[in-house]
Amino acid sequence: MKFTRSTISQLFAMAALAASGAAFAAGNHAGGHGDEGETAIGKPGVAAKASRTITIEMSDKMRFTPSDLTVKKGETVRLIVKNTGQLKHELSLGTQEELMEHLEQMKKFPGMEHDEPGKITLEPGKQGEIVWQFTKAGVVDFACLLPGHYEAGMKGAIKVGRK
Ligand SMILES: [Cu+2]
Repeated sequence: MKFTRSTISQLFAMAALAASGAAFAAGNHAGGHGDEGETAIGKPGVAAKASRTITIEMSDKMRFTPSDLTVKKGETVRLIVKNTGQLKHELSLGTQEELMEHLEQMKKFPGMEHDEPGKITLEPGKQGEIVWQFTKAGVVDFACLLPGHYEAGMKGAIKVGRK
């Protein structure tokens, strides 16, 4: 094969394509620009910047209390999550689509625990917190994805207002 100037530029173009493909694959779920872990539902927040603290209780009645919250776009909120029941519970933030995908995974691997931002699993009587910045207007859903809990109604929604 004879390397002419045009074959070389073709090779460069192919290499550039391959590189951009790899970058895309490494991106976040939203396929966005990956600004410090920003996702379709926002990103982990800095506690010092939290404008509010909201306590959410998780009970064996398979309910979150409160289950409907409203925040402002851009707001960082400290969510104190309390498990007031006798069973293990969790709170996972996500888009409806992400939560449903995760629910399927949890059915296959029931022992699965989360150590990811935006998710917390708590033993009975324990409490923990999630500091989250809601960067996009819309709805951020949350759910307990332990087997049977979501199905029993253990879910909620956070409305993110434009301002
Ligand atoms: Cu639960």
